[in-house]
Amino acid sequence: MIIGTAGHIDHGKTALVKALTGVDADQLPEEKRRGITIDLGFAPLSLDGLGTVGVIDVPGHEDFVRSMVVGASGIDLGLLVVAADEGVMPQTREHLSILLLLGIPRIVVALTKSDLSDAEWRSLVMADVQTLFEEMGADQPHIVSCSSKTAEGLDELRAALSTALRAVRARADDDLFRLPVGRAFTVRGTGTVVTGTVWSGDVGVDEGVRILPNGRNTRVRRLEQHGHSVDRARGGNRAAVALSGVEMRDVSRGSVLVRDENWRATSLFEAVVALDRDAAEVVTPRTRLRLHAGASETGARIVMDSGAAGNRALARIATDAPIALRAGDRFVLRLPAPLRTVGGGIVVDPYARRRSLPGVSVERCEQLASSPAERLRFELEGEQGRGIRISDLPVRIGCSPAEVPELIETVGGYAGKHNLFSAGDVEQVMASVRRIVAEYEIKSPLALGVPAQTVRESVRVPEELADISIKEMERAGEVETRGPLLRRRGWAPSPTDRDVEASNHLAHDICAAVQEPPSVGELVARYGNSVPALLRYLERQGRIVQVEEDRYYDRSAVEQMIDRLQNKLVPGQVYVPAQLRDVLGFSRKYLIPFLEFCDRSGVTERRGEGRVLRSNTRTLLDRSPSHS
Ligand SMILES: Nc1nc2c(ncn2[C@@H]2O[C@H](COP(=O)(O)OP(=O)(O)OP(=O)(O)O)[C@@H](O)[C@H]2O)c(=O)[nH]1
Ligand SMILES: [Mg+2]
Repeated sequence: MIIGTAGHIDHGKTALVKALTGVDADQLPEEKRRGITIDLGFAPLSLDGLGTVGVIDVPGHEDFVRSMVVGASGIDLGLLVVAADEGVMPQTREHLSILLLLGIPRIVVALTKSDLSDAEWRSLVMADVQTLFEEMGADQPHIVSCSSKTAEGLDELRAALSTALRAVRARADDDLFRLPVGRAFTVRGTGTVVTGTVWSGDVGVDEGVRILPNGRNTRVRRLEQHGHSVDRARGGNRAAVALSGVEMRDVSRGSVLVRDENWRATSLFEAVVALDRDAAEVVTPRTRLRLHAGASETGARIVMDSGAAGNRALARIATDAPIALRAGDRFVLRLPAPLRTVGGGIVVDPYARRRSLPGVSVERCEQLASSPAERLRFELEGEQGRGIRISDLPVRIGCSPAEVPELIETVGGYAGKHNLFSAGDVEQVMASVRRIVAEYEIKSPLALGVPAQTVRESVRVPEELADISIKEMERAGEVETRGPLLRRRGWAPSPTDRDVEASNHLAHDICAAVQEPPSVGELVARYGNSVPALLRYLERQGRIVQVEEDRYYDRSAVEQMIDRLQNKLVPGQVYVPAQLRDVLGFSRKYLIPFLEFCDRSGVTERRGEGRVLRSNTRTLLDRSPSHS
């Protein structure tokens, strides 16, 4: 677990860390010379019953707030240091607001330099601190009066830190690994080393990791925690990671180490944002803000849901540079000139697409900020039938991989092989399928069903969604598939009296022409556009046989000709077309298509220039005529 300091310049953060741990976190020569903290410092602190926890010491100077945000990201407890002789100052305020924006679960206040003030003065400062917390809408903190110089109150402070940390929820072990890089440096003989807090999951020596945003793959060569070599680094701990074959410039501050392949860097995301009242009035979509998330900092522009200006509102944020974000992540927004913290937010969808922002109530904003299930619902709505990649969910809605199935069930989503769709999407497609099938029944009352492929194409949605919807309808007993056809359950072709009469005419014409039946085109010219459907109907009844694309024969005529072949031809002997014409008595125009039909049906077989009779006498015609 990790504690991070916070507080105004010179209020005694570094001195307090030293008094608690024995470590002087100000290591840089410039820090020593100027007597201020410039960059983050680190020290291990052993606490009774908790073991060693990490302490991050941050600078208080207003120019280094960006470093403070990096230090405060991912900590479990904020130690807000207020000098008793000075009381609440600008960076006391700003740092507290940053801790709150980052959602740091616990805050303890050290009212330090108690040796420089009397009890009366201290109680006034204490009241100011309480008012500050109240103004910012934060729970009242445990305030411990102490002095780094006299060590007064340090035991009480240690106890307060232990109590607060014990109440912090442990991080899930089975979550995705992520380590925002706070620092990168080169160690002779080891190569590039990065340090930071493991935000979630764990990583082991020799495992492959990826650096975002640049996407470089590398390997963990060595791991250290609190200066000791370890095999694995776990969530909620600081770690130093030696990386294989990586230059320092590949892993600058703000990079993130991840392991799961579904992390992507993003530069457009949706979030619930709260801005200070005065900032909300000046921020427009053209305003350039600084966005701090984890260890990264980038320029950003923000479009807020106009319906809720000033309040918590849904916003779309475009960053100047790609960063690695996960739903549920907190971030801080600062306005330049003069640089100041003006708000922050919680990521709702790191992989947003360009769209106009939906209007979202303040209550829904709260839900989106806190609940992965709500985020999933919201994103499924936003995708409008395109679906969400299931493998993206842990990053995209902010849950551990193990929680995915339950969340899908909670929102009533439909999972295909790769994508998840909302119940609304499926219902919409089901309604379309219903309409297409019904229209087809009216248009083609003689058909056995609609070709399922036609249905899939007509609904104009991803194939996965079409399949899910059709399967759902089958399960509900609404439709059934027969071979390539889809139809309403229980549907039977229902020829009208006119259809029956017309089909009898057709059957008669085809039968009468024996070996030279009219083409479909000729029949259409004779009887109209309903002919193709009627021919298919007659074929299903077994009265006619489609010999060519454009020509049907009377079934018994075909059978007679096949009989003739089987009786007259000597098995094994090759017959050229001219010989077969003599056997069948066809004219040339009809002969070749008929022979090809015989080949397809397995009666004959091509052999060079001619054909032989196949011994296997089962033919297409032996099959049941209708595939209903
Ligand atoms: N008398 C007294 N002096 C203190 C105490 N704590 C810190 N100081 C002094 O206050 C000055 C500032 O202390 P630091 O610990 O460097 O303050 P800081 O908050 O780390 O400052 P930045 O990191 O620059 O923001 C130093 O001269 C310390 O010796 C204390 O409890 N009592
Ligand atoms: Mg300091």
